[in-house]
Amino acid sequence: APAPRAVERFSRYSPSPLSMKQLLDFGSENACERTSFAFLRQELPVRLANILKEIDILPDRLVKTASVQLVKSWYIQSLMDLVEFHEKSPDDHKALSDFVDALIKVRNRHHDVVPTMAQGILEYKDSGAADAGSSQNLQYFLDRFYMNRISTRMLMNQHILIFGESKSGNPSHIGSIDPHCDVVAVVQDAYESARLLCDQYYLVSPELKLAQVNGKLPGQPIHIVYVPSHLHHMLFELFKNAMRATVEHQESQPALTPIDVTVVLGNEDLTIKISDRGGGVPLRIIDRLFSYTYSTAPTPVMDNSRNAPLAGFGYGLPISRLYAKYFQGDLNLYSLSGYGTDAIIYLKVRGFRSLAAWPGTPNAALLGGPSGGARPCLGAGWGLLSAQSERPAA
Ligand code: W6P
Repeated sequence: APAPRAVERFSRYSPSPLSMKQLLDFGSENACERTSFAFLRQELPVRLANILKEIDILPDRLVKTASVQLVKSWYIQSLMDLVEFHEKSPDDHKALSDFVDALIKVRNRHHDVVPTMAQGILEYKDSGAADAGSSQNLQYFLDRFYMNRISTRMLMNQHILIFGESKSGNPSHIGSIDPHCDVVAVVQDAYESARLLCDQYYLVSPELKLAQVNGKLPGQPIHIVYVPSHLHHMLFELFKNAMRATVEHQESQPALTPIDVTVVLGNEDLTIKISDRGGGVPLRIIDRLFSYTYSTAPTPVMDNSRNAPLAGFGYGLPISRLYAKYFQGDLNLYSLSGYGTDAIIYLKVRGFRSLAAWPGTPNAALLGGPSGGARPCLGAGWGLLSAQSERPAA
């Protein structure tokens, strides 16, 4: 069959991490759709094929679930759709516009990857197979799998937004990147979104108390180069959790304490601290909040209604942390059990490189071709997966 052949062919290459600057260059004056097309028709299949190879070394019982089979079929179909463009010339206008359509189709096809994969993990766990060791391996795999998804979607979105027919995006943005992202505005927006949900659930919500410190230019507004939708995603998740903790912990209080947010711009980092007085979380529990396997325990049956849970300790926190890490930042929780929790988002202010797909190789060569070295030992199996944190540089 041609599908496995394409997987073999493209998994020989290592994904090429792109820096923020490179992402911005694709949208600059002299940017050219043909260059982006030629890059993506190679790079996207490479990323899809690489993650397919990782899926194949998951435990048999997990790979054989209907959900994981479905996810696999999406990745294979998309790989095939994109490989077709290797026969076309970058000077063929029809090919360029077909490519945009193909990207949109791929993006839509993969829309439900996260809940579908989560369903597969649940089925696997219910089959009584997930001990502590395999849970660690699953955590490692899912971090890489979802990081791969974040990065491929970022690349597809950039091409669609910059070169697509309805260049409908914000004209001051480069694709989804805002070169002057107003961090405080995104904080307020995410707060309002979470507050709406909180009011729906509890009929009350804590106020927002916001402080900002521009440590570089005191008194000046804070702007960074960033993807506002990513920042919104992280903040929305943290606000929901902070609000739930506050409301549930302070049930018997006459008034709720506010959520206290501090935004600080330093030379290297933009730091956002979100403090609640929701009673805190014991240190012993903190890791579980980021666990894909632990948190999926009592799942509130996949709910296709509009009633999203306020804060489900589902995949929200681990995936938010991946968004932070994608551009070399981080997301941490510091809790004072018995009092409250500080959630801190760290973002790099300048010169940052996206992780693209492979958190294990922050310094991989940019825009590499075929990986000179062999791929990591895929036959090694599940047990050795966690040792495979470094990939050969391109
Ligand atoms: C809590 C638990 C939590 C998770 C994430 C962010 C804030 C908070 N507060 O009590």
